Amino acid sequence: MSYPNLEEIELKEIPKISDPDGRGNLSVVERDFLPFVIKRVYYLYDVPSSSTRGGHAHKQLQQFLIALSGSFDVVLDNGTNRRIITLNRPDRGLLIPNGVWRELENFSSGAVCLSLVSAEYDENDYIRKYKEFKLFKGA
Ligand code: T46
Repeated sequence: MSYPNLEEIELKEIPKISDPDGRGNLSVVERDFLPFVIKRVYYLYDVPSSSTRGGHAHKQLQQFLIALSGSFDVVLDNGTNRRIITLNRPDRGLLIPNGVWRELENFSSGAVCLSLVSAEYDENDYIRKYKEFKLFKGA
């Protein structure tokens, strides 16, 4: 079994506070909720439904993805197996460890993908060629 076991990749419930007076919901990610300190936040939006984002792995970076609005699929690949997870709820996020190839596709109209990550932007942390990823994984 290649590390990480894709079945263990977590969809985490984000605490939700529903307003008792019907003013909607509020979800909060606090410091201890994630296994890493958030160093950067970015978001994807206005993604055409025919487009794919991602298509790379990170050597060290960990991240937590949330579909703040709409939906999209995350294809995860650990070098041996693939798994597709649909994100479609703003009170649930996907924790992706380092060393996992990911592709984001099937964006719905109006989808917004929020990404909370463990490191500042560093192009050297990316593996953007699948062949190199396989070598990196020793697969
Ligand atoms: C990931 C998925 C979900 C920056 O200058 N700063 C940044 O913080 C980021 C994330 C990107 N960029 C630049 C690098 C490229 O010139 O923005 C351009 C587009 O980045 P990229 O092709 O990596 O975008 P995605 O959507 O394919 O991937 C991004 C993240 O890079 C990646 O870590 O997991 O979103």
